[in-house]
Amino acid sequence: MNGNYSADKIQVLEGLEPVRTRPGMYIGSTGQRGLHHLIYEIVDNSIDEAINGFADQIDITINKDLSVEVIDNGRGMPTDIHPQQGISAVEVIHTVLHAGGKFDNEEYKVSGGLHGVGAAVVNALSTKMVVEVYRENKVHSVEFSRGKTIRPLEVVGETDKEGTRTIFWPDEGIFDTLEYDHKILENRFREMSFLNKGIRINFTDLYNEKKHSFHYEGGIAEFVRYINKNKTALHEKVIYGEHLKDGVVVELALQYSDSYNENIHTFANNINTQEGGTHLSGFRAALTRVINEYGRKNNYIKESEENLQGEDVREGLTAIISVKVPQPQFEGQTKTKLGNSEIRGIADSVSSEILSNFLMEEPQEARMIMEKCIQSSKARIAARKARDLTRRKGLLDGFSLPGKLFDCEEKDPTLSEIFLVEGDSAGGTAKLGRDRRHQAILPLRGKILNVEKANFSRALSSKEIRDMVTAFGVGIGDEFDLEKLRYHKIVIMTDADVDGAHIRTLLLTFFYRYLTPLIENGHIYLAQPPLYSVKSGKKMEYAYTDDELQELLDKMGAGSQIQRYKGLGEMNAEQLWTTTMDPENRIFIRVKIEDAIEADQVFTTLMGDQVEPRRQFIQEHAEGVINLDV
Ligand code: 0RA
Repeated sequence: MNGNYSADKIQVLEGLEPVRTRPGMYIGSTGQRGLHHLIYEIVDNSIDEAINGFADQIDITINKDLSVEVIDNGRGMPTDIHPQQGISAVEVIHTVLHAGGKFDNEEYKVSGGLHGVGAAVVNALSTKMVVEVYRENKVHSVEFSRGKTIRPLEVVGETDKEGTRTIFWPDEGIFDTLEYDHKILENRFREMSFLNKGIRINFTDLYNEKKHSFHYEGGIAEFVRYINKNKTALHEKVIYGEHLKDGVVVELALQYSDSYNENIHTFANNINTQEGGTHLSGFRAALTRVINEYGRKNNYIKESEENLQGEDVREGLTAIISVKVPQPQFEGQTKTKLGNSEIRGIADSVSSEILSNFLMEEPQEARMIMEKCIQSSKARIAARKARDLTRRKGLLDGFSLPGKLFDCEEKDPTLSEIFLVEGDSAGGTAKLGRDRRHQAILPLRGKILNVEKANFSRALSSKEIRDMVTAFGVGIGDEFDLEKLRYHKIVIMTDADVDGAHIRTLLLTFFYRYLTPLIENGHIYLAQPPLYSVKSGKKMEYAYTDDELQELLDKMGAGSQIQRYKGLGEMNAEQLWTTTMDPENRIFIRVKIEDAIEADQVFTTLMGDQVEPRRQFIQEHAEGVINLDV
């Protein structure tokens, strides 16, 4: 450690108590996310060792007792006695905040990890943590508990391996839950393997009895293929390149499909920069410029024609841009926006080179791409005309609300709710059952358009879609404005049958593809109507699941009457109010996007044009409903 001796000392004196008193400050939350964070902290350290070329395999195991084990085949953490602290370096790493290699160690040129709080935080929040270092033919072992060393580093055996093994037991007194979400971890480890090509990550979950092995020599080029696997690609080869420029590694992969969505994912030091940043803007600028230049030079765009716009060259695009920056600056609300201004130019010039080389070398593939972009630009111009027309007729501006909307009296959006109901008859019941002071009803007629198979212009030509946009007040496309939202709760209330599930999926597809911020800001809800009523004498109770029905039957005894509700229409207005709409009793599910890549895949698979993946998906998810936490 260079730096200030006394400052180091103060940290030692402070110990890790602050981490235990305010865990949220260090790992974001004490919920499941925070719990996952502990694993990421340990895995990130092994990834760093791999990025720097010293390890190529990481084994992650969740044990049956919910402890977590991470093994890498790197050099092994340093075991020598730290000159200022008088204890082994492994112990410093685990008992002093910010004492990881990341801060002042020249050996770590680039490192991952959002907070970089490191192993000490994991120690502080674990009832037990054992670290074994395999170095110089010896097994060194040390044990910690709740931030304190229980057994100092000692040699406990011999070995011919090299590497580090960490096992920890998260503190049940700190976390709300000790259960991991297998899917979230699986996706993260897959993503890490894509982002760090050549590394093998073995993930064994003994608690959920699942196992994966990830290893991609092709890196993010394979990531793009993975994302596009259920889409119809427009060209076979993935455009790919990796360059080191001014100390920054820029890696880019992209491929166009026949879909209408833009699917760009950006990473800085392995962190998913969901809010984008300078690497994204550099790439976007290069993409628009290079395609226009190529299009002009090769006569795809005539002299008399306008340049293609950014959105034209991004329709149907799947792209990954991953940068590794020595001193990343993370900004934005969730600290997932790359701020370094120098990266804009670097990403622009590297992207530009990769793209123009590809177009030059692959004229056939370039033709497919140019035709797609020109097609999108024509559709955009047509859509603008259509929208101008609808706007002139006052159909989208919220001044003339849809005729079939039963609005509420409340004008404060934060207190207002809108229920989207399928069909006029359920709409009528809901209208009678609602609390008209703050609940609006919008009955939707017929099937909603599947926007997965339609471009923007077609989407706007659908009356149901226009009615929703008008009622919500937010506008659509580049005119979208969340501030204008008229209801902070938008509630999908469909029948508990197959048709209802289909309509719900169509609506979610529309919201996800066109009104994403409504989901991101937690405005979309699913109402949960009951599946059964059980009547015994004058008493009537409701069950929302088959298990609840059994409980009710056990409680109320035989001889009670069961009614199974197939649709909302089978309930009268009062029943619908009590069971599904009354804020005192109802159950709402709030829709959230857990993982953008997974969500895109679910919608592509369920609503896109390929039949076989859909059949497979439905078969795999047959017993459960579709996972709504997409
Ligand atoms: C600093 C120096 C050296 C190894 C490491 C850090 C190291 C850290 C971690 C964390 C997880 N796995 C790791 N593997 C290695 C090398 C010290 C030396 O060889 O002298």
